[in-house]
Amino acid sequence: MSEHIRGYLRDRALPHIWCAGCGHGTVLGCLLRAIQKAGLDQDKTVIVSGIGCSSRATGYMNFDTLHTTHGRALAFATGIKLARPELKVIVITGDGDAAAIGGNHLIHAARRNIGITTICFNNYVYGMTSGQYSPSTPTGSLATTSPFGSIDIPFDLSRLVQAAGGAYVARATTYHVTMLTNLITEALRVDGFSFVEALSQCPTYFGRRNKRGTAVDMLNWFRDNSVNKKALSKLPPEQVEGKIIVGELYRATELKEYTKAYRELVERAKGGVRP
Ligand SMILES: Cc1ncc(C[n+]2csc(CCOP(=O)(O)OP(=O)(O)O)c2C)c(N)n1
Repeated sequence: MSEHIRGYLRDRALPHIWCAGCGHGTVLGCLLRAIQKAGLDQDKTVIVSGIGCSSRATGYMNFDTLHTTHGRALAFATGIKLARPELKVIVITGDGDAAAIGGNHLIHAARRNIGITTICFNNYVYGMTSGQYSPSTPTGSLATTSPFGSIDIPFDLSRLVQAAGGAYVARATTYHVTMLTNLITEALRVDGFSFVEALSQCPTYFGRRNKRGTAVDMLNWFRDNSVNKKALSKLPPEQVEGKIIVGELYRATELKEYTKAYRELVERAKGGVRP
């Protein structure tokens, strides 16, 4: 870790709480490198999170940070962005935080195309509360709340955000560190709602219960079960079936960012101009 990136960490808050082999530290490392690559000003960047193992990341980051309530990171972030649109606002959230209790905030932030970059640490489970199934848990998985296998059909979080109206959607795993860093860097450059789904291994609660082996086994599983979007057209369907598609999944063009539209509205209202 370069000296510069170390400066992005709050030494006094370390060591972190994550289990041995957890992927969340890898995602955090990618985010910090992306912040550096995108050249963000540390004093003009606000990081907001909800509640969960993933959401603990804000506490370790040497920025203006807000560790909020479960599922509500995007609601707080929306308030910050509307009040101070010149700030870079980043949300860190888990799959439970973003898509279960916070699901409405997610779809409406995407629908409005508000200028917030959301990094969803998707480990397929509620990690912090010891392994209940989440809206992204694969069907058939074992969890404390599905001891005979989950019958739910999971959300594809990236497709959800794209369908809801987000400007930029990308996905990578903790195996794809360079790709994940680059995708987050791109997301940070987007003027609108950008969403990066970072698949992250939870060896303690998802892996152990579902016999996925060690953290390294889970990383190798990500490697063997993902296909880069760029390679899709060259592969026969049987090699794509059931695989995780990684890479830049969607980029909108000419979508107005919400706080810009809001400022324009304020100016029109001041002039008494109605449509
Ligand atoms: C209102 C409310 N409901 C439930 C909880 C309990 N709770 C804390 S974290 C969490 C789930 C976290 O899962 P996820 O967002 O996937 O993050 P992870 O811990 O897996 O990184 C839950 C249900 C809470 N803190 N507040």
